[in-house]
Formats: sequence, C-alpha cells, structure tokens
Amino acid sequence: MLVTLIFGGNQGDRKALLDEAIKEMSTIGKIEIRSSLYETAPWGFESENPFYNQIVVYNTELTPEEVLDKCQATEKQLGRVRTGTQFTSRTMDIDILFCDSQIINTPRLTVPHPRMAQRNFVLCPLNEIMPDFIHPVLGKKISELLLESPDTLKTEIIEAC
Ligand code: PH2
Ligand code: MG
Ligand code: MG
Repeated sequence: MLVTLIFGGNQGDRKALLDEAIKEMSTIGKIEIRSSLYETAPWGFESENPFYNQIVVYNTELTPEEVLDKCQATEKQLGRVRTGTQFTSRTMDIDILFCDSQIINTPRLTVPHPRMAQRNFVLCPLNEIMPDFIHPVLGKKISELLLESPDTLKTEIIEAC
C-alpha cells in the first residue's frame, strides 16, 4: 500500500524534528516520494510560530491502523504532548492523508483526511508531488482542489526537494 503522510510541527527545532520523524517512520517501508520542505502559517489557530510541513509517500506492507499506531508512537517519542483542545502548538503531528485510493471511516481513522481540501499547507506540497492524483471521495485532482481552495494563508518552500 502507498500511504501518504503529512508531517508538521511549530515548536522546538522544527527541521531536526521533521527529519527525525521522517526517518523514524521509514521503519514502515521504503520512501517513494517526498515533497519540498514548506514553512506555513498556522491554520485554525493563532500562534507566533509558523509550522514546517512536509509530505512523504511510503510503500508499506502494514495496515492503515498499524501505520496510525506508528504515527502516534513517533509523535510521542518526539515530545508531543496531547491536550484537550483541538489545535495547539506541537513538536510533531503526523497525519495520514491517503492509503492508496481507499476510503476508511472507523472510530480511529478517517481516510482521506477530512479537512485537506480546506488547507493550503496540505494542498501545496501534495500538488507538488501528485497533482493528477484523484481524491477518492471528492472525485477531483489535487491540482483542481488547490485551485478551488478557500485558504489564503501563506505557504513557502524553505528547501526544495
Ligand atoms: N496542523 C493542524 C492545525 N493547523 N497549520 C499548519 N500550518 N500546519 C499544520 O500542520 C497544522 C496547522 C492540526 O493538525
Ligand atoms: Mg493534523
Ligand atoms: Mg494528527
């Protein structure tokens, strides 16, 4: 299965944490593609600290639930403290965007990620590596979703891939 993950954090040494998280997640399988590194304005909450975001596609034999377990273990290992509130600053967040073209709706997991079409910090790096991929629920290419995105927050390439 090709699983597409987005990594993001806005606390601590953002670059070092991102590199470490991407390396740690490669225990699930080989890296197929990675986007450039982006600096992005916080979406959905106020913070002085911009995020670093990057998207990586891994080729894995694990199930989606097993990948989720590994994402959560890695977030914890990298110092993520989960609070009750929805959006806060964090050292590392790892979210599953796609699992091939599967549609998954379980109590633990919603794939494709439900809010990606409203978020340029997801659509910009995704459009860089898979502009023609068709979102299995929305039935549109990533490039179309980016054109239609209502988001106006800034995303900037920090380090080209
Ligand atoms: N993640 C969020 C909420 N807001 N904003 C940016 N720029 N990048 C993120 O990764 C991010 C966010 C929830 O997980
Ligand atoms: Mg997230
Ligand atoms: Mg998350």
